[in-house]
Amino acid sequence: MIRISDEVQQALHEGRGVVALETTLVAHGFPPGEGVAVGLGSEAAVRDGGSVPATIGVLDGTVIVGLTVPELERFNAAARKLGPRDLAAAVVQGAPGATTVGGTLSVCKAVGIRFMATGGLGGVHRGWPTPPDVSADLGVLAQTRALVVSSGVKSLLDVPATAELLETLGVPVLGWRTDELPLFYAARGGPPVSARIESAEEAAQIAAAHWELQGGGLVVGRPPDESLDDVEPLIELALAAAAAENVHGQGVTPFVLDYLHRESGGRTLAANRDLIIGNARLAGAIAASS
Ligand code: PSU
Ligand code: MN
Repeated sequence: MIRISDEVQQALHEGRGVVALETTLVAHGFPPGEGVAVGLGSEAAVRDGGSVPATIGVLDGTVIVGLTVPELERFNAAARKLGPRDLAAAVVQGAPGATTVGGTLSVCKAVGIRFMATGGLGGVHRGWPTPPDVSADLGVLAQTRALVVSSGVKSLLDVPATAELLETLGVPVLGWRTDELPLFYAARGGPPVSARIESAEEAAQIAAAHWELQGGGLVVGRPPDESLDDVEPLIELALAAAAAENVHGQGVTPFVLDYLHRESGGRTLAANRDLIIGNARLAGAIAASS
């Protein structure tokens, strides 16, 4: 049911750094065609950092850990979005499926990968409990020995509420050379992190200690290199437009991203791409020093 590429298998066997990458952002996070370039750029960045990338998704009834380029190119808007609850059905039904952070971490747990990189984690939606929507990313993260590098959580979420829930779940939130959890596009203004770190070695040491103490997942929040400080009003407009057009559930994130990309003249798209690739590089360096 699970196929691990030879390169990833060998790296795991030799105890080298391996960094998992998700496919939801490839299939659903960028305009058609651009997601694959971001996926390949992330893989190159993990290698830059000194580790082996393992991009994960479901094709032809198999969970693949370490997709080839032609396989990665099959991830487009037609792929199902696979959270942890959706993996088994996609496998049995032979449907192409792009894994979210939670779906990817479930596979990491099954195969023993301890590091992952992404753009933003899922979390608590604004206005909770209407909608009563909290991402499955958080529950899986709490139960999985893995360190995830992200630029915080998705920008359209309630970031302080998500940070509180991460605390409730016992998930350390480490700030990469910052005291605040980044707000995805913006570097500053987020809730406080549980500890600030200055180096990849420090992140790897804290993760190792957390796991020895029987802890599960950790987040490293890396701020974008170029902070966009004027996106929040656009996010509010995008969410209002989504509500007005009756967009709900899984449709909200692609709708909001598309709205932001259009209304910012492409600045949010470039920022999103750059931060994902920067996070992959850092995750590569942390995994390599573990
Ligand atoms: N951040 C983005 N675009 C995305 C996601 C995050 O900028 O597409 C995806 C990630 O795969 C994340 C998922 O795990 O959204 C969370 O979705 P949900 O809230 O439905 O659990
Ligand atoms: Mn959700």
